[in-house]
Amino acid sequence: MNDAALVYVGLGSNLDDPRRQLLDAMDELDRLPGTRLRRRSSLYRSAPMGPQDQPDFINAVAEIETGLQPEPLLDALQGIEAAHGRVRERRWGPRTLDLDILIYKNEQIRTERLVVPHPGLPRRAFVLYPLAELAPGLTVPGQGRVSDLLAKLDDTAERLEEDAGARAR
Ligand code: ROI
Repeated sequence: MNDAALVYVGLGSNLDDPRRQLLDAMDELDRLPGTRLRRRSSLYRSAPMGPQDQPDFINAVAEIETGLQPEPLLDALQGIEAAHGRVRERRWGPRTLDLDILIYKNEQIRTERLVVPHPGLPRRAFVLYPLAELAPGLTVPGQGRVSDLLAKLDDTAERLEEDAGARAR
């Protein structure tokens, strides 16, 4: 995989055994064509952003190396989501599995289907905490260093903690 792209994928779930959803999805990322899971963050628990009448989320970030171009990778991620029973219901509602391309190499992409780096990245503790665990010194194209983005999060933003039950597999 000489010309493989280094990509960070955000994972989130708050339904149907979220930890299992995330750990299985990481294995499935590793099995995508021309793709290898290099590292995965710990699992983090957080209150839902958006409507509060839903369970807490478990979030994580995977670092992968892939020969897939951005849109074929998006198709592949949506295939994994669908296989996990993901149905798109209400906006910002609960979900069994959400997979987002956070960062694709040093590229800035803006198509009808895809905006990369992910626009929510600089403001979302549930993305920045696991990303900073893997790559604090990484520069998010157009945004700055991950560690600086994390430091800039609103003081009132909750400090996420590693999900204590997460290691029991
Ligand atoms: N809230 C948290 N904490 N984590 C998520 O992954 C997440 N994903 C979403 C919404 C419903 C917006 N809220 C979230 O899609």
